[in-house]
Amino acid sequence: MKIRTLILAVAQIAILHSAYAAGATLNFVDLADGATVTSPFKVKFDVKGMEVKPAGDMTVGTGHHHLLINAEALKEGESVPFDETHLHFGKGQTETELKLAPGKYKLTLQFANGAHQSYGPQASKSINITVK
Ligand SMILES: [Cu+2]
Repeated sequence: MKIRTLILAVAQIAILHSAYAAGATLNFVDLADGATVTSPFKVKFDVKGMEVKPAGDMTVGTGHHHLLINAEALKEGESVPFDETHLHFGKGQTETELKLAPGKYKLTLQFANGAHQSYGPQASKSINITVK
């Protein structure tokens, strides 16, 4: 009986670790794929499976949000560039206000660790929107 309990405990730890390895689920809040918005507009970020921490914090299972404008999700381990199409939310912010000229845009949420290294496309979410 005791060995069985131990095996169950080890199996549960293994499941917890694989959950970390599987990474995070990213989502935009209140902004659907295909939505039409008027600039400026609010963009809210949600992450499940990982915790938001400010940049610099390298705690396992944590990171911060990035919003990519017309840019592709980054490979795991790749550094998120610092430019006008890769916005960092290194204070741990979970929302922002975007000002964009009228047109069609692809918005991508990308979760990355405290050193701005991407958790990969599996920790990203892309939607297409139209700004009126
Ligand atoms: Cu960053």
